[in-house]
Order: sequence, then structure tokens, then C-alpha cells
Amino acid sequence: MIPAASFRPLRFPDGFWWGNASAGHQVEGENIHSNWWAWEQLGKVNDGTRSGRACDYWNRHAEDHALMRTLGMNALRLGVEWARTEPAEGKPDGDALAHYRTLLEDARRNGLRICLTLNHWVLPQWLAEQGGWEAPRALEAWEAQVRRVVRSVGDLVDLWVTLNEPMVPVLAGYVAGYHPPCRVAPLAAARVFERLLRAHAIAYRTLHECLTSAPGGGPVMAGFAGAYQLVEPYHDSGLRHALEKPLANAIARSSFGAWDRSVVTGRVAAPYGLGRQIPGLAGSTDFVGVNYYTRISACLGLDTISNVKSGGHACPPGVEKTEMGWQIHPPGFFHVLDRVRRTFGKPMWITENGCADSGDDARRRYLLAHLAQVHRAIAAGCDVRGYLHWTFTDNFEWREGFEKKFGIVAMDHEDPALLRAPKQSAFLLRDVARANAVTPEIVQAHAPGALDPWPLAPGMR
Ligand code: IFM
Repeated sequence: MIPAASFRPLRFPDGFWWGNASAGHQVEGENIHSNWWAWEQLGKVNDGTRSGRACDYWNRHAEDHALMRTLGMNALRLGVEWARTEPAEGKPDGDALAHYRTLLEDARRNGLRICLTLNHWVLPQWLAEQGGWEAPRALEAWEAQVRRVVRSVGDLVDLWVTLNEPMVPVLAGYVAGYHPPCRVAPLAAARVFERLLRAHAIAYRTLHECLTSAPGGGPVMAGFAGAYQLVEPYHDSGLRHALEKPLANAIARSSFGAWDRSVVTGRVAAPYGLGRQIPGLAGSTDFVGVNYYTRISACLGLDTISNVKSGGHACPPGVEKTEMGWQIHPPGFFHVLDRVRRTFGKPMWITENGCADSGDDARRRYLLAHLAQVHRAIAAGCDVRGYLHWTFTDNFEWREGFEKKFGIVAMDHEDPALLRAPKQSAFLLRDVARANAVTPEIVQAHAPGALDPWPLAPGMR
């Protein structure tokens, strides 16, 4: 029998952000001047779909914001699409910029604080044709893009994400080669890594040059959002465990580890560089955006190479997976947050966390188990200021197309009306946001047993 005192609600700090995260290309629709759009037309998406009109958020933002408000959300992460604001080189589209302003104003009217991502992987096609981030003019064009976004909507943004998951374009685009430009070219990967570090530093400097405060009068908050995982050996013991430990370290060091070391030191970290200094990079983050989904099990075996090439994940027997094939490992969230705290010592926002689940049961358990770990991290001293769930409406999941459902609001891409229908997980998140806590009553109402015994089930530490 657990004493009643152990059932204390998991309360989050006052002013905590509750909301969802999205990215322009995945929800807006008709991002026709982008490199991803061009790639999709080649029939490259696994389920044969294309982003097309996506969720038509471009036109239906008001309906979505109103629904977010009804669902108790007080924040929203979204992105600006460079391919819309500069569809042709050197020819910015004033209407697109004005439309983003309308959209952000509407979000704010609905009580949503704004986290804006300046680049979420997608590039204008004209830039992709010149070599993408490797193009000679890429950084100059990027700085101009950042300036025009800040000029247009800078007064409406509370939190700036310069780049989303910068290691994904490097690794999926230039090492594994399954995202555009689909190259397996390690030297190009190193060049793009350095370019992205420069792009981040430029955006960080520009934001601080152009803005003196956030909308509420607080400091300008600019940072990046990293894709973080817990990386561990696949085997628990024995020779294979011993051999997999250095592999796990190498995976961590060559993904988020390399990025983080570079931002802390201001120098291009191995294995992508030899320590060349980048102006303005050292310490260029006021907060860290943490995207956490899964644990990676480093497995030495025949399928290691094919897993890397396909983005597949090894999963030890008995470990539950999401429909992406990603391990469900809530304690990894705690460890990642603790590691980011030790690395940067800065405030953190959860800028993404969620799971692909075509039902909605797994998502509710996933959500609660992961929120319990965020709470655990806060209790252990991590300055986490908000939780932005991935994602609001079911949307375009890159090379997986529309098949994978990450939303708390159902939306069928083929429905001509694109109706939005909140799932039970939306009401779960609403109740948590309203209470600013995970309470035993909320767990009982939405996913009984998800946190048994309260607050953390065995194996969750
Ligand atoms: O949909 C993506 C998002 O664009 C970046 N982070 C991971 C999500 C789920 O795969």
C-alpha cells in the first residue's frame, strides 16, 4: 500500500508554457518554392503522399489557434518558411511576410506565447540549386532572411529558435542520404556542419542586434533546438556490451555532442572539424530547446550499417516502440535534460516530445510518463520553462508522409474539409495545462495505471 502522501500532484513552475510545436512545411501547405516540395514531386515519400495542402494551416490558422485556446494551451511553437518569404533569389514576398504577421497576431490574441523557428530544415529551391547551405551566398542570404523576419514579426516573438535539429540535415542529408539532397558525402557533411554553426551564430547575433527585449519586456531569448537522445549499448553486459560502449559514445559525440561542444567552445568540433574558431559562436544560446523522443541502442551487428542508412533503430527485446519504430524510454528524457543542464547551464524549453500513434492510447501513456520525467528533472535542478508537445494536428511527417500520426488533433489529409477532431490526448494535455500539474485524478481519467506506482513506475529511473 502506497501512503497517500506519495500521491502528491506533480506541479510545474508558475508561468510554465504549455503548448504544441509544428513546422511550416509540415502544416502550412503549398510550400511550392521549397527544396522539399521539389523532392516530394519525385515520388520520394515512403507512403507515396506529398505535403500538398498539408493541414492548410496557412489559411486555417485562426481555427487552430481558437482550438488551442479552448484546449487550455498558452504557447505555440511554429516556423517561418524561407521559401515563402523569398521564393525567388533576392525577391522577398511582402505578402507572405505580412501573412505571417497576421497569423502570429491571431495566435497572440488567443493567449499563445510564441516560439518561432527560423529554419526547420527546408530551403528555398533556388538556394538548393546553388548547393544549399554549401552555396557561396548561403550565409549572406540567410542573414538577410533573418533580418526581414525580425523586421516583420520581431515584436511578436517570445522565444527564437534559430535552427531546428541542425544535426538532422547534416546526418540524414549528407551522411545517411535519405533526406534532400540525399547525398552520402562525409566531406560535404563536415562543410554543412560548419555552415550551420555559422548560420546559427549569425542568427543569434542578428536577433540581439535588432531586438532589445521580448514582447513582455523580458530579455531577448534566442537559441537552437537540438534532437537529443539517450545513447546506450544495446547489450546489458558481456563482451558485446563492452564493445558497444565506445560505439554509443561515438554516436553521441558525432551527433548532438559535436553540435553542443561547438556552441559551448565556439570551435568546430570533431569529427567535423579541427577546432576552427567561428566568430560569435561561443556561448551563443540564451536557452536550449530540447527535442526528445527516444533512446538509441548502439548495437554492433550486421544490421548496424543498414540501420544507419535507413534511419532504422535497433530495439532490445521487450522494449515498447512507437509506430516510427522508436523505443519508448521515458527515463532518457530525465538524463538528456540533466546532461543539457550540465553542458550549458541555461534555461531549457521542451521544444518537441511526442509519439506516432494511430490509436491514441500509447500517446496518452507516453505523454504522462514523459511529463513525469520532466517534473523529475525540474525537481533535480533543471530550469525547464515549458513543454511544447509534437504536435497539434496530424501532419506531414517528412519521408514518412501522412501515415504517421503525431497529433493530439486528428486530421485526415484526404478529407476535403480537413476537419480537426481533438483526440483524448488533447483533453489530457488540456487538463494538465489547466492544473499546471499532473495529478492522480488526471492520470486516472485519461490513462489509468500509466504512472503506477505513483509517481514513477519501476524502471522509470
Ligand atoms: O516531425 C519531426 C519534426 O519535424 C522534427 N523533430 C522530429 C519530429 C517527429 O519525427
